[in-house]
Amino acid sequence: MKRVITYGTFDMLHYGHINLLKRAKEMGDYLIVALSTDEFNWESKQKKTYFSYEKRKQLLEAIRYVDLVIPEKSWEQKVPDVKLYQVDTFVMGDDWAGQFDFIQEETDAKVVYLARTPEISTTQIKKDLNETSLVTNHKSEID
Ligand code: C2G
Repeated sequence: MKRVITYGTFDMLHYGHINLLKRAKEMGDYLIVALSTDEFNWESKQKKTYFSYEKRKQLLEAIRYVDLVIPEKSWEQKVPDVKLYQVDTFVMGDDWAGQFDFIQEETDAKVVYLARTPEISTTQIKKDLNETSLVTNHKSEID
């Protein structure tokens, strides 16, 4: 069985995330997603997620490509994770290109960076929603 692992926050799940998970699963038979905990997001990525870890985990577990969701609690857990779960391929979007090459040196896993889906991001969604609400509020004021 070929095992694949990937890491991320996956907040406000969108088709960019799904594209990544689909292609990651196509690289093996079993896909593990290490999902950033709320504490890790805040303390290590200064990210405040819209959905809690439990909600983000529930969403990921409903995706046909995902076989297991584990918590990502620290930057240092990747090599131990890859060894513990006997991972063959470590996958990340190419916004991380080069950042995790050390995993190839320290484990038997191959590291693959996949092209991001360019036009969508959680940050963009929040920005667009905020702008729409501003226009709507302004419009309702002048109507
Ligand atoms: N992604 C993508 N296309 C997008 C948005 C995201 O392919 N339009 C990919 C990212 O490259 C990443 C995964 O989806 O591989 C999850 O993205 P995020 O939730 O933003 O993850 P990130 O905050 O980059 O956390 O230790 C690694 C970190 O936990 C990664």
